[in-house]
Amino acid sequence: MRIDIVSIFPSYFDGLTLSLLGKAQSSGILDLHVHDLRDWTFDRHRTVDDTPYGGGAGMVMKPEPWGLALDELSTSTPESRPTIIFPSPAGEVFSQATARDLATREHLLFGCGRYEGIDERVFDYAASLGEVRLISLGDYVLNGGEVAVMAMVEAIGRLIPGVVGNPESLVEESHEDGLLEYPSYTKPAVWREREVPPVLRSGDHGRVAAWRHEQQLERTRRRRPDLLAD
Ligand code: JCZ
Repeated sequence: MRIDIVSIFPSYFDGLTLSLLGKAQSSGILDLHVHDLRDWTFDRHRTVDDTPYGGGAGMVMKPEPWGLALDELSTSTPESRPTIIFPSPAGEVFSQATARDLATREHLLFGCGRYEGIDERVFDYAASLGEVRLISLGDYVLNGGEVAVMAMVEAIGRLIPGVVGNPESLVEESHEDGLLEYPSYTKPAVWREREVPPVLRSGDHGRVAAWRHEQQLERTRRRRPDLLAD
């Protein structure tokens, strides 16, 4: 999978080259490119923003640098159109199902807005180059798209075959079966007067599996009843 990220703060993404996703990149499974939007500006101050038509607070990202960035990065793989993702608090809410869908794509292009957002015409133009998705990380407001893209790339990247070593560790996660994860314990068996549930030390794999499923249901009912309603 190829992933392009366009941002005015490209160094935000230095962390993506570490650990799990870093290995995927050095092994060639993931081809990640981070770009500075200002590379597609040509004035002395490398301007990416301007005042909003109609008035109002703050600044809006100018369309021209975005148009040039999208043109250049969407022709990098001529055989397949990119899926173009703009983080937005007004987008569809990101979920494990979204991550699974996006992990099947050949080319993802993320555009990180800042200020009051990007000139609306950019989204319409981007739709002429690929499938456009406006995606929200959740119902809260960030200062820009960068943190949302970090979270999405990590959630998507670990689903690409070969990125997470043991595929079983993927299916046992919270949300993969629509339930929260069961509690985990390791040694020592007693720690600060707190004992590991004896069933986990019984050696009875059937009882362990049943107990874990019961814990998943109980936790989900208590903490996230909205997941059981689905
Ligand atoms: C650009 N402000 C892009 C996304 N879920 C979520 N919350 N906030 C955002 C977001 C905020 C932004 C921009 C300027 C995304």
